Amino acid sequence: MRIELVQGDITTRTVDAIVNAANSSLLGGGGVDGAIHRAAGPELLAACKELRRTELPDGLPVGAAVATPGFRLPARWVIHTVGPNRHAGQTDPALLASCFRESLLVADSLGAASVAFPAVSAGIYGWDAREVAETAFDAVTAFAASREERGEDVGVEVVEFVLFSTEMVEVFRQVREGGPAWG
Ligand code: AR6
Repeated sequence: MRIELVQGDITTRTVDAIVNAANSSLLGGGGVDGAIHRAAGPELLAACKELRRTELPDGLPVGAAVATPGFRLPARWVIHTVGPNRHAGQTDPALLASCFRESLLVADSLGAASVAFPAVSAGIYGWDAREVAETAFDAVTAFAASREERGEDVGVEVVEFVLFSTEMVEVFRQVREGGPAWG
């Protein structure tokens, strides 16, 4: 599995699936969630409402993931995940790692070969950028290693971390290189 860092707007990525940093309601919000809903069109909200009506009446739990079509996005699917909200006392990195792992499991089940992630929980949910970057790399590399151990060589081949700001790209780059992040 290859991991790439990209600076820009995740809604423009031509990948099989983009991951949305949603909230448990799945009914939209600000940040990357708002941008994805705007770019995908109103069909996305309708699909999310249908999920709430059927398999997720209580909403999507923190650390879980679920897919919808991408509608007007270049990406074929949106995988919605709910990061932990530091402002609500959700400080366990295992919950954040779960977002990345569960999203990759969903991507694999869809047959997606390329997946783009935003910096889940690093915005409105208040997590430190470096902690998000470390957790993201650890979770994705652990997922790839466990799949290799099982001898599975199909599924997600490319993971992009699509970061909105150059500062965030720099933090992810430094974490990847194992060096200090000053930003
Ligand atoms: N492309 C890539 N990254 C983006 C984009 C974009 N178009 N827009 C923002 N970011 P956030 P969270 C970055 O707040 O912290 C919503 O209201 C942003 O700069 O979107 O998980 C949901 O409904 C930051 O680095 O997600 C939830 O209620 C990163 O994406 C809540 O916010 C994540 O910031 C989730 O908060």
